[in-house]
Amino acid sequence: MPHLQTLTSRALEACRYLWRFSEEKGRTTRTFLSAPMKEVHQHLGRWMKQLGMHPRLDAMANLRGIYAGAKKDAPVLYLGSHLDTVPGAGAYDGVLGVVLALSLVEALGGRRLPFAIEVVGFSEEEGVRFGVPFLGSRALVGRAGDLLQLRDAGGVSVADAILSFGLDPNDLYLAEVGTGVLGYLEIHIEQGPVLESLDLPLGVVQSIVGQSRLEVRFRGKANHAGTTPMHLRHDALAGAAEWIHLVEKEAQDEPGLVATVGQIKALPGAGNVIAGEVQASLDVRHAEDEVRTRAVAHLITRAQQAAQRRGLELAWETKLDHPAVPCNPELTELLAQAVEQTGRKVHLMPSGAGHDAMVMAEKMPVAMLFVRSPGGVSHHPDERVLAPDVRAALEAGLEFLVLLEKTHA
Ligand code: HGY
Ligand code: MN
Ligand code: MN
Repeated sequence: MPHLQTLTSRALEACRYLWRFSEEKGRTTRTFLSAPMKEVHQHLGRWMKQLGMHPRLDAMANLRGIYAGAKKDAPVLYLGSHLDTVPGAGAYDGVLGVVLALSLVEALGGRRLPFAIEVVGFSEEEGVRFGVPFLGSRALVGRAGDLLQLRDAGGVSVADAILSFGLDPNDLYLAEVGTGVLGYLEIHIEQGPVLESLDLPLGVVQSIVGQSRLEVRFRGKANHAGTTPMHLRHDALAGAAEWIHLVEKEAQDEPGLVATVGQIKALPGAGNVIAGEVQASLDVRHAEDEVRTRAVAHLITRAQQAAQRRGLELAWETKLDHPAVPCNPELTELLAQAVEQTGRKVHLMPSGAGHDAMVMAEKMPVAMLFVRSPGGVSHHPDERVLAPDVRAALEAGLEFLVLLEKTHA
């Protein structure tokens, strides 16, 4: 059985090695079923093979491998995270969780537990290609069917993307988790500043905030930038800009609320043409669903008012309305004990980021372990982790398996 320090260095090497697989030059972007995902599957698949885990892709292209339990019909503990990235991503968001899951299996050194471990590398969690997140984990909880007709910017449907990847959407039912499931543990970078501010390597997640994702469209009148007097304009971009300022203000005034317009497309998109149409994303999150949904409704009203003042049309589409998800108390308590057993302070905290755990929670108990994000940076090439913190996560993960083994002996 390799020493934990060796496993830690190999885990960090693996994350940095996989970071290069991108569909864009000069930065890491790996969206749902893009070509570089095949190389990620090959690399992690080889590792799974070495661990005797028989790697396979399910019909949503989640990479899956099972480390058998001591008995044939042993219940299953799922470990994993996602393998896709945002545009211009760092090396650890998602991938670290899959790599550490395999490292934990390797650390067992062939020892069998009273439960099987299924490691999952989810194919899509960020929602970049189709505007809707969690495509991978939704396949495991049986909620992928209604995603198949979603189309990306090029008009390709999820079903077509699956077929071109060499998989069959009719097999999606086979991706679903069965009965006899113990739960799901996801190890993930915190992606925020809390653990660093407390100088702690690890955090135990109590709940994952709810999130709303919308596409908002302002429609005005494209016209000549030089000949159209200001009072005769119906400028969709000026209208959207006025609204975006209000989005920021709303979130600043509401404790615990975050609201972001991260993506904007102005059409026709020329410097000497007044924008006739603007498509903007809206991402709103809060620990309490009632606050979040009220804020979304208020921001849509503000958009309608801005549009009306400028003679613009407004349309919007809700892409995601996901309630806050509490982590399972028992599994989280076990995880907290595991962290304590390693001699480290237990810090219970919410997650401001969304994770596959919030979807897996529909079918099983979930727990999440956070690893400190130096500088609180994520969704950025400067995303980092510290080797001692990764080692701490492996120690806590192993303790978690030992405690779970004792409760199922
Ligand atoms: O956007 C998120 O919360 C996560 O990184 N997918
Ligand atoms: Mn992310
Ligand atoms: Mn993530």
